Amino acid sequence: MAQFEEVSQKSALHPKPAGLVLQYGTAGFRTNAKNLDHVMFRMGLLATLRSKNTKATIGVMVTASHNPEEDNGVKLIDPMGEMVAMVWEGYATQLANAEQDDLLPALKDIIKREAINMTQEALLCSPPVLSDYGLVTTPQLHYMVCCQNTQGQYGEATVEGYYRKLSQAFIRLTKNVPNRTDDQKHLCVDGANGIGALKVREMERHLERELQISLFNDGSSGKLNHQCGADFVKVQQKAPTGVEMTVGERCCSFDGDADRIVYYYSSSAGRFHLLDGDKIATLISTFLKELLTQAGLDLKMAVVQTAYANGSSTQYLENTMKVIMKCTKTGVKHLHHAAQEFDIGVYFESNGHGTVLFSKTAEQKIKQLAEDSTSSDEKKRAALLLQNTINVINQTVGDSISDMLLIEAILAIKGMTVQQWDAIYSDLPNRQLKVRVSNPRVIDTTDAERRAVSPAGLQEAIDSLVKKYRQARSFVRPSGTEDVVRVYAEAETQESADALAHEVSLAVY
Ligand code: NG1
Ligand code: ZN
Repeated sequence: MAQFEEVSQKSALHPKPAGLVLQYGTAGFRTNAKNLDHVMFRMGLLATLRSKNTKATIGVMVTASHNPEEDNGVKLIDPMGEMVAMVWEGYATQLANAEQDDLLPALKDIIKREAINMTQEALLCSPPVLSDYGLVTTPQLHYMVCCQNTQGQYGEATVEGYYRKLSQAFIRLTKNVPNRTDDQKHLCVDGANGIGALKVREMERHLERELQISLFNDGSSGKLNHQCGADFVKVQQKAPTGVEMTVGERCCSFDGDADRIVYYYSSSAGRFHLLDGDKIATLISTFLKELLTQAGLDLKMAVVQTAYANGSSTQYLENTMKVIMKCTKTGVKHLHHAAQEFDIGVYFESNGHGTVLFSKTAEQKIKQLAEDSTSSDEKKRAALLLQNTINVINQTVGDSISDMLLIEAILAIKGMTVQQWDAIYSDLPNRQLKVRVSNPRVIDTTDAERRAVSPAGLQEAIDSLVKKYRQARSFVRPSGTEDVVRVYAEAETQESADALAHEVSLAVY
């Protein structure tokens, strides 16, 4: 067929570097930008097939998220705005690694396996190539793909539509909160010199001064993700450069493509306090639980975390808040799927990537109650708050801007300071390390990555090291985005957590 010949000719213009083998990992392909030309071309082909296969619009996001500036990445977004189905990740790896002569057979193999009708029209949206949305954040693209495929039911499939939906909900949540001071309406944002900086400014114009932002690392001078952004703040457990923090002031950091957020402040003693994804999940689930009680709604809510969740957060949510807790493997697609099992699923990775999912039943029950003229004022108020909460949330994926608005609204409604939020529970001191070994994938894990099953003897070694410390826990796993083994340790004191992480990393060699 002529279309295959054309693909072959065009593909020759985007040659694969000899010997290069890449894998569609936790977040698509991600590596130095100079090695990605052939991958970008081939992901265009794969997105076209996926669109024909699903008869829906598919998203193609070009970003390296929190990686350094010289990197780039690409991932596909499925029709409901979620990460592409697992089997298609395999096809992506197959296509990316095919030598020029094997590309057409690889394409034909996918077409055959998925029984794709090649006469079916394909629809794609992607910044900045196909249906061109220009520069947008990762979650804005997820949102627009979902809107497009639900005929606008989820919202209008434009960036303006996104701003309008989220800002209206935020204003409804906060406008009638009494006695909000200027301090409470003010927030410092570290844009990581990424796209989120531009977009949060655009969002701010829709917020009618209900939120006033001091924006730092806005991309005008600094380098993307360099010494700043959510990943830097979380892993280094310190403030980003370029942010002028005053004592006690609420600050937050986005990552480079604005799908993660962490909060922090510094105390008068000069101590840095981090409020990560676990603290965010706690704040949000506590708020939702209170509203469900007030509304008298019997909906099943769960919080989904990964092994990286601080032990104190799991303990607090499970034992004090009596919330259903789930632990999944690292990577948002795992958390997202687990959260879909409940009426309300709050999911967050410790690094600040997360959102809340509401089932259709939950949304309907909340809507019914909000419109029910016979219900009490208290119930109605709670139902309206829940409705606006649903609308401020981007349910397709973790979203720095949407999560920021939700957190700001909750703090306003509960009249809570960042210090009070921080005091809900105290984090166990922890340490994350990276270990470079010749093949990280010799480590195989089980129990949501909390235990190593191979190589033989590793888990026993970790167990005996953990026994030496109080309130200690440690695990190792191969990273899905870097060629390293990640080591995590937590314990009663920072010294113990550091020592344990160090000892476990020696056991990995
Ligand atoms: P890996 O490299 O597999 O640990 C990292 C993050 C994940 C997720 C992905 C995708 C940690 C410990 N790991 O995965 O949570 O966000 O990147 O960006 O933060
Ligand atoms: Zn990101």
